[in-house]
Amino acid sequence: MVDNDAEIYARALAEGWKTPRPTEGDMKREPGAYNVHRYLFSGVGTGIRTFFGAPICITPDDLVAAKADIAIAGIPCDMSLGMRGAAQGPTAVRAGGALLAYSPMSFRHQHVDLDPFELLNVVDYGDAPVDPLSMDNSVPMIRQFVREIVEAGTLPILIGGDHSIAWPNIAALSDVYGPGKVGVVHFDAHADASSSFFGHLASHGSPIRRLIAEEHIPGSNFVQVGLRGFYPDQATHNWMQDQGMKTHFMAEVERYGFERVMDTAIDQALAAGAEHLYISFDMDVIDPAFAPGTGTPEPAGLTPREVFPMLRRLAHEVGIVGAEIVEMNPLVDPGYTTALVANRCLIEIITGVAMRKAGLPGPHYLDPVKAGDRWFAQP
Ligand SMILES: [Mn+2]
Repeated sequence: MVDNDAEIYARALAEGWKTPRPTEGDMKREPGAYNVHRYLFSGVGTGIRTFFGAPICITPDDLVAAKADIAIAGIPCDMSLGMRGAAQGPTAVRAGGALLAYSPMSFRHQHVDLDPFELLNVVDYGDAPVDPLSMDNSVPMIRQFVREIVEAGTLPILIGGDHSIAWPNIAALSDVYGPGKVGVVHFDAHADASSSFFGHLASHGSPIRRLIAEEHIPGSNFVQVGLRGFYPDQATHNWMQDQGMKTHFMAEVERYGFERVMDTAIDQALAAGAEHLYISFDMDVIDPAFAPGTGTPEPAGLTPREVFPMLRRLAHEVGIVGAEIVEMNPLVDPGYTTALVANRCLIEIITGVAMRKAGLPGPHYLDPVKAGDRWFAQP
């Protein structure tokens, strides 16, 4: 083995991490979605973990043949924030379903009386190719991976991973829909708009800067919600304002209330000239009391009860072409709290997509019976 070291290193340095594996021994099958669970009730809490027990697809041909409406995929990288662990996020969110009180056979959502998995073909698309030691190497591969999902006619929901993946994820949407055609509602405690992070352009502190600087998304199509703490610095904040970004600080939420801020944010996202909406959701927008398992926790954030209906609402009333949930780090999530909340954020987005397909009424639909309309006089 020693004799081969030089050759092995040379190959690995070239592109070892993305060398296709041998496929001669693979099962022969037609393209399509494949269910990996043995029993009717397995898939959520037992067996091979997939998101919500969904069947798997491996190739774009699978997505097309399966008529997949939504592909959930992991993007397991955490080399750009200084704290490792977010790369385990996709695994934790896949397992997160096991922690929730889902009935084995039903995901009927109590707030809106609808089972999104009855209306949508949702598949687990596995994980994106990632060089575990280099975000710079990973960016083009992730971008191609996401672009293939979108080109297959499938809506991607991407589970990080740290927030650096927003750069390739959203660039891929811009590749397909065109520069300037996509708007982003970005939930985060931080602006993530620094010019670089320790000199690196690909980092979890700079994806928004990259997307605007490379003219994938005009600054005016960027709506940010939930910023607090001690970042951005004045120079970054000035740059953001120069770009016309619509930034909503937590101070604004405190003064005017979350719902009013979100009404404004949604109007701004639509008014900016974007034809399509993408949700970038950083778990650290949620208060660390509810979501401690994240790389850069910031006290005094949003609550799940504020966030869940808003994610449903964006997907339902506005419509989305993709979403990402990032910065879930199970290694600092001792009570599985964050995995549970991230898993629920994911199903709220999927539920909103299903509500839109079902043509449920807006705004802000709640099932009239379960929302208590029997007991309370209507305004
Ligand atoms: Mn972020």
